Amino acid sequence: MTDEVTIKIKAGRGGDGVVSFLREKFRPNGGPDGGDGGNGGNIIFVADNNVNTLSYFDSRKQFFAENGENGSKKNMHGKEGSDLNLLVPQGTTIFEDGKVIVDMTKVGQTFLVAKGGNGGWGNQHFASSIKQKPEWSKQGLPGEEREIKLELKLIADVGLVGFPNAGKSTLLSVISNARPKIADYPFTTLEPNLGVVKIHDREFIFADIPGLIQGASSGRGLGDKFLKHLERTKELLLMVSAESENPVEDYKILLKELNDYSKTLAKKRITVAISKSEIIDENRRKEIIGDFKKIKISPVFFSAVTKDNLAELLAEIFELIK
Ligand SMILES: Nc1nc2c(ncn2[C@@H]2O[C@H](COP(=O)(O)OP(=O)(O)OP(=O)(O)O)[C@@H](O)[C@H]2O)c(=O)[nH]1
Ligand SMILES: [Mg+2]
Repeated sequence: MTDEVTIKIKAGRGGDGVVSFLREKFRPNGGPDGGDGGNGGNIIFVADNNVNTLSYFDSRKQFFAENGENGSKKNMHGKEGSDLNLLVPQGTTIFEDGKVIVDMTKVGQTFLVAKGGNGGWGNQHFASSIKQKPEWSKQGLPGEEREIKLELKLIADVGLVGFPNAGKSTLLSVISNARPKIADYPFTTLEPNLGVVKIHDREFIFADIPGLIQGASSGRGLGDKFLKHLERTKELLLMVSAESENPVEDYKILLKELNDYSKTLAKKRITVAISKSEIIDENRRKEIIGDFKKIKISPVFFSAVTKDNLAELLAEIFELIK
């Protein structure tokens, strides 16, 4: 997953204006008729919800909009260069020299990042009473050129946090339209998945990120590069598998990773849930509840496989979001 990429962009150059004089059979001394150059194409960013990554930019790194065409005789205007629309995912921030130039937070949002150069004037514009046959025209101006950095932080309502194999992707697949890859080995998810969950006629976006392990915030496992996607979520669903020997300990490790990565993450509202609840018996469940009670947390037990308690889990999350 590409979450940061530096690219060069260059808007189109304006076409040149031309020097030309009207030449018709019976008017050998016609006036100036050199047309203007067309404007160069602009480069425009568009936040598009069919795009989820910045990988398109990774393979190319340089982007140009079309140049304007030169003018021609008979006052013909050169064709304008077409704009280049660059589609970026919602949540892309664009930087230049370390400063934010725009934050593409809304789907459909557009931003003109490099303006095409104006076309030059043809000699028709330079005629005056003293100078009836101007022999000059203007060249088109160069398009704006910039080197910019794109950075993506997904925007979601709820971020799923848990160790590898906790069942994050499985949960996303049963509550949302997303169809992430699921498997019984760690680090199945290598790129964040987004899913839309409908609750009470409203839509919420859930982000399933790769599993965290102890030390993730300092680079272990898949490291911390996915943690930044959680920065823009409204809240977190922290999941611990019922298979765990010590769910409270797991919870603490996950919380510490969030904390070590960023204080803003740890300050978010967190729903704690125990996944795969169908595999433990009543006694074990009571034990786990007792352990969490000591740290004043009452986790929601759910199973994505039997769909046990999913409605309650969503109700809990929804309550927080409201
Ligand atoms: N018994 C049981 N197994 C489950 C449940 N949910 C998920 N699993 C299984 O747990 C394994 C891991 O599930 P994933 O959804 O891929 O886990 P993940 O947290 O996304 O894992 P990573 O992407 O590696 O971080 C798979 O074999 C799932 O079938 C559940 O509710 N009950
Ligand atoms: Mg997964």
